[in-house]
Amino acid sequence: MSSVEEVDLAHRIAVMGQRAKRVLEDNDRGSYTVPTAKLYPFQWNWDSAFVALGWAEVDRERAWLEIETLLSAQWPSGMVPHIVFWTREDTYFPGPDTWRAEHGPQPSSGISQPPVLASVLRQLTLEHPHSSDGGVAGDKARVAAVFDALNRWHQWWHTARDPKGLGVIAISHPWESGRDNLPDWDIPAAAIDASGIGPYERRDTELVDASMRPHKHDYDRYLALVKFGADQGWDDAAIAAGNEFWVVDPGITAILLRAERDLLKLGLWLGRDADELASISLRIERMEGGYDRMWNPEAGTYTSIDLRSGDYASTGTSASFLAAYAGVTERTSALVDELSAWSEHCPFLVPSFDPRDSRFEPNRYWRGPVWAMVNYMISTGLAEVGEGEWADRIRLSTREMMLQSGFPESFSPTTGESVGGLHFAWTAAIWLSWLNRM
Ligand code: 9WN
Repeated sequence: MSSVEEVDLAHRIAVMGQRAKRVLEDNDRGSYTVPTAKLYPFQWNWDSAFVALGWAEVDRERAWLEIETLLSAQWPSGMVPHIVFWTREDTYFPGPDTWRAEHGPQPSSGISQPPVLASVLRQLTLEHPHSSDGGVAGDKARVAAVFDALNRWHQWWHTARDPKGLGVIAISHPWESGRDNLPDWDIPAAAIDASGIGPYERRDTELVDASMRPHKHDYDRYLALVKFGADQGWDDAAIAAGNEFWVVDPGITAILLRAERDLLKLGLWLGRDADELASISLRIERMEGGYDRMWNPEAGTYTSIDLRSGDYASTGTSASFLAAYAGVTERTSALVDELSAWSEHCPFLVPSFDPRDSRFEPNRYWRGPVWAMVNYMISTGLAEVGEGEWADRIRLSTREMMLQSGFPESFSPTTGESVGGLHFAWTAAIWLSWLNRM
């Protein structure tokens, strides 16, 4: 790069930083941040976790508030809901009346979402510990206050979503994975009887081109699962026993395993007692023992498992590459070969679904598009296991898409163009915390 090009790039990066900050400010609702106005007008679980990383670069106090607000909606069971309905809004469906989930201090959904929060917290406190408002000691008091909530939430995943102790975590709804319409869920959801859900009106397709969103057929099944959970009073045991959709998710499993390791580090830092630390260690050991269940030799990668039929998905997804992020290194070289093969089929990394598969759709939600926060996790893991070249390639690819298209919900892996909602909080947050440098 010539020095003129370098100056130009440095300028564009500085401008992007200002724009990213503006996206967070525009989506700020005081104590929580909406993913983007109208399309998602409430607090979403894993969005807020990544958004806290972005806020930490701008206003550390605001980052803490984001986290504490989310955890204040925790249910007595330990579950932290995937949506918290802090206000009444009519631009999103389904809202609280459909979820019928009043188990926590706030109306919420009845399912959870990928538990990235402990890893975010560890990054905030142990990697960037200096705040202007009390320094490490100030953070320590706050970490102590949220540590227990996170520990209870992690325990909930094991009890509620792995009641047989397999060491891998099931989801009860495609929305719980955070990767809603992944082709992996098509077969497990196919048998769901959606005849009892009644008429409903989607709001998402009024705001985003329908060609980028899940089909009605998918939505019918999403709503049938919400109805089943609500009819069970969101009882975890009843859902584990009777929910038609019960699928091991490599995404949740990898993210929880990483989060458990980070929780343990936070617990050590806080000086928590030996029994408490030992119970976290036991959960980690169980997951380390279970992880390889997801290895699918025919697909040559980690895949999801439909626990009702015992069938494995035929293809990998972006979550397959999260093994390194989870600290699981046995299959790294096979996964890097797989990533390399994917990269020959699309110029931008990492598509959410295998670009060689006939079900790949570059512009439809989780059937192809690239998500910045997924890239952040994959790249972080690869860097940690010595795959620095791939880690950099993914980081630069993410940055290139944002320089080209700004901060949308996701990106087309074939063109780098925006997919889904615009002015999106977690994409801006990832810029601020990960990409805001040369
Ligand atoms: C349902 C908010 C959320 C993300 C999910 C993403 C999408 C919701 C929807 O938006 O899901 O939870 O209605 O499409 O799939 O990962 O947290 O950004």
